[in-house]
Amino acid sequence: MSLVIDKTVPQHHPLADIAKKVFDGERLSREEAIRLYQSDDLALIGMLGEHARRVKAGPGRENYVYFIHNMHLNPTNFCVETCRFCSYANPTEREKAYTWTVDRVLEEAGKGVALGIYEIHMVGGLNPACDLAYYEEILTQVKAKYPQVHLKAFTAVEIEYLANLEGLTYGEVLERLVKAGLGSMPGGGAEIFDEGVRERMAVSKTPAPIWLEIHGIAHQMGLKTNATMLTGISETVENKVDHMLLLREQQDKTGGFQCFIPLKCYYDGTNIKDEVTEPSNVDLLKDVAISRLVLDNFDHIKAYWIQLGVELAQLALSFGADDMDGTILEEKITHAAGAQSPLKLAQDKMEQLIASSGYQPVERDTIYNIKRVSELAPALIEEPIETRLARL
Ligand code: V47
Ligand code: SF4
Repeated sequence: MSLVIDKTVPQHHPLADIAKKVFDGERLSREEAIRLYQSDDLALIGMLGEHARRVKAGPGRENYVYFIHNMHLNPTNFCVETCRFCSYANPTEREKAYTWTVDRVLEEAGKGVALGIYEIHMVGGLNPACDLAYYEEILTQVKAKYPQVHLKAFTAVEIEYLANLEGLTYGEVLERLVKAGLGSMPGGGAEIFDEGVRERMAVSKTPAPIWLEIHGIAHQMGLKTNATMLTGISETVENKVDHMLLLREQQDKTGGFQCFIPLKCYYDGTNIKDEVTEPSNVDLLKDVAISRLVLDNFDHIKAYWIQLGVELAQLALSFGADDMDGTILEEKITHAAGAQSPLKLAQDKMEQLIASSGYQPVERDTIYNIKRVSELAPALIEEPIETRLARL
């Protein structure tokens, strides 16, 4: 690859026109995003992602990498759906499925609060025993007991399910949940929007238009939400780009997405491994960098260390990611499918991981208000990437 990617990008490089657009702050097209995926110039793609991250972060924050002290809570793993990639709500082991009482949820939340968490990320299976009243009770009680905790809960899939279960509109369900204490929505359940992939993976829940509509309604109500994309489930590069473009279009309309999280499928407990191509580390880094470039209207890209593993997540920070998610006391969905990442990252370890990757650790709340800029500062690199490279 060419090392010189200053603003006069060498004309002979096959990605020269795309690099120029990135440096000029122009929006990338579908064809350009696909060409980035097809290129094997990983270093250049990473540098472009890093450049876009710095520009998006703004002056004085170019080196910031965010994290939060949080926990995951999953009140039930019983699910009426049977998505083939899901080991968390395994249909062959339904008799072992659990459903927590409201008291049990409170007890688990209390364990996290005692350790200082201030965000609960709560999602679960689609369980007819867990109706809207059950979730309203959980939100109300957790908020009454721990008012300092932000409740980021319910994927669009759960909102759709609750609306159908109760005979309410998506907006009515969201309003009731917000009234009970819901603070924002996570980005799960998007999988890959392409219908062919969904059919192969037996995903019958929440097709793209409904997933996007629910997030749009949430945005109009003032809720911040996130968005995910699950890879390694037989998708093509085109499917991934189209998925991102639908998110970009929705964000142009309603503007409430905070963060994009590329996810990677784990296969233990599923029967799909022989039908899919497992994403390589190169693929995963491209997902980070290319999502940073395509999703020019998203502020944050998350390196979800639970799935990437700690080391690849650190590397992803140099490819355009600016968020390491949280310290996460316990995670069930990916670990049920074989993830080996440690089950919690103490706060000081998280800060060291970020600083030793060359970035400034910044503790945030759920909606990206800064709580604390860590005193652990890396050897700060203030120069933009193109200036550094032009000197080589
Ligand atoms: O929606 C299901 C995925 C998602 C598997 O919003 C699997 O901040 C891997 O959405 N292997 C849940 N993944 C996780 C999620 C998330 C995570 C972190 C932060 C945020 C956020 C959201 O996990 C599901 C599904 O796409 N999933 N099965 C599996 N076998
Ligand atoms: Fe149910 Fe979600 Fe698992 Fe699909 S991915 S089976 S909707 S818990």
